[in-house]
Amino acid sequence: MTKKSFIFTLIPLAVLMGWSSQESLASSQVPIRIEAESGQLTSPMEVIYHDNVSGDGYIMTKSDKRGKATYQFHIDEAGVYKITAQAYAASIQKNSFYVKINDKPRFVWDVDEQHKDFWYQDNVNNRATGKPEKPEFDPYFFVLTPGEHTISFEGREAGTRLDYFQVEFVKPLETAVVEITEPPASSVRGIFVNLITWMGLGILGCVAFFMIQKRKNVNVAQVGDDVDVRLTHFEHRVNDLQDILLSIDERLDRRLKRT
Ligand SMILES: [Ca+2]
Ligand SMILES: [Ca+2]
Repeated sequence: MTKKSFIFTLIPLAVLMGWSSQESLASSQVPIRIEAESGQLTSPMEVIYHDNVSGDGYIMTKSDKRGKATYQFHIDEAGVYKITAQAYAASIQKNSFYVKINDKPRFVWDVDEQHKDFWYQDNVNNRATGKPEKPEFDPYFFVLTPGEHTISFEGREAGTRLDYFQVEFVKPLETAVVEITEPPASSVRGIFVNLITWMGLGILGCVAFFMIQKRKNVNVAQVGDDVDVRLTHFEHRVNDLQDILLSIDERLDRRLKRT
C-alpha cells in the first residue's frame, strides 16, 4: 500500500470511528441549508405544509421503511463535514430516518427522543453499533470532495418529521490528514509501550519453547528408563523360563534313566 493510499484509507476509517474533534467553522465556510420540502420525493414520503416551520413545509413518511427524499448540493472545498437538521420526534417509535450520503451505505439517524413533541435542531448521528438513545457516532463526520453530492433521507419510522438540514464544514481535509497521519507526542510513548510489550512476549515465547524442549528430553529419558526396566524384567522372565526348562529336562533325564 502506498503512503497516499494509506492516508486515504485512514480518513474514512477515522471518520467511521467517530472522530469527534470540534472546531469553529472557518469564516469562508457557510453551512449549506436545504429545505426538506425542496427534495425529490418518493411516495409515501410527502410534504406537509404548515405555517410554523421553515419554508412553510416539512416532510415525513406515513409508512415505516418506505418513501425517500433526495437532494443534490455542491461543495467547493474538500473537508470533513457534518449535518445538522431541524427535526421533530413525536415518540421513540417515530424518531428515525435512514440517511444515505453519495454511494456510501445508508445508516440510521436517531432523532433525539428526549426532545419529542417540539422542533429541535441537532447533529445528524449514525447509530451504527450504538443504541437509539446513544448512537455510536454523534455527530457523524464524513469527508466530501469538491463537486456535486447527493444525500437522501429514507423513511424508517413513520411520523418522524424533517423541516430542513444543513451541510456544515468542520475542517479542511489537509488538516484532517495531518492530524490523522502524524501521531501526537503522546503516541511516542505508546510506541515504546508496544515495543516493550512485544519484547516481553518474545521472551515469554523463548522461555516456553525451551521448556517444551526440556520436557521432550525428559520424556525421552523416561521412555528410555522404562525400556531398560522392561528389558530387565524380560531377561528375568527368560531366565526363569530357562530354569524351568532345565528343571523339566533334568526330570526327564532322571525318568529316562529309571526306565
Ligand atoms: Ca425509534
Ligand atoms: Ca422546511
